[in-house]
Amino acid sequence: MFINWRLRELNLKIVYYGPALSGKTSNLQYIHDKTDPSIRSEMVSLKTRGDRTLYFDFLQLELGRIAGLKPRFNLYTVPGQTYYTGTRKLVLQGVDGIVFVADSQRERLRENIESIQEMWDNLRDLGYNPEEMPLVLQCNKRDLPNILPTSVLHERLGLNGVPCYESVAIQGVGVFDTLKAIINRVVAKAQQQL
Ligand SMILES: Nc1nc2c(ncn2[C@@H]2O[C@H](COP(=O)(O)OP(=O)(O)O)[C@@H](O)[C@H]2O)c(=O)[nH]1
Ligand SMILES: [Mg+2]
Repeated sequence: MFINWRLRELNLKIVYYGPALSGKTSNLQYIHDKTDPSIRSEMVSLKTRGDRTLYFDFLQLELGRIAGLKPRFNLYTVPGQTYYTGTRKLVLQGVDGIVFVADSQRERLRENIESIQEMWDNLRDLGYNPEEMPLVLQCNKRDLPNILPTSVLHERLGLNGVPCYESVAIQGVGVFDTLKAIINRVVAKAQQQL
């Protein structure tokens, strides 16, 4: 959380984390496409030639007011490929809340588990207490046939007690429910600190 008192802006950072190709960029793209341009930035995407996230995606939303301050929600995604582990840690710096985007397909379970374990390690390395981090699980790709029940995914990721949203990010299903849930958690925590 970063406050610019001169401009009365409260900057809050939300990171969409998860394994490669789970649908993180699709979430931001949908939010960008369906949000009034007057309250959002352009989407900044650094892509490789194969259309995959190279460094991160970025989208800023200006919504509502908190204690007389204008909150700006800075949404980021991490690149999922294994070799970008250093980049994922950098993107997590200063994070106020996380959406873990899991790929619901059965054969992606191991990648989901590895990704969340790495996320906990990165958070601890950066000095965060993972238990205090606002977190929402998004079980994405619910339109595909070979998916795990969300209850199984939830449990295997060790996220009991964390709210879980089903989504089809490319169609926008569940995208704004997920965003609202993480914003509510992040704002609740920020209000405690103001
Ligand atoms: N069937 C299906 N495909 C999806 C869904 N969300 C994303 N995809 C596809 O999965 C691939 C990876 O999506 P992307 O958002 O780039 O994933 P990222 O690597 O996590 O940023 C793309 O081909 C998307 O079109 C979904 O809910 N259902
Ligand atoms: Mg991406």
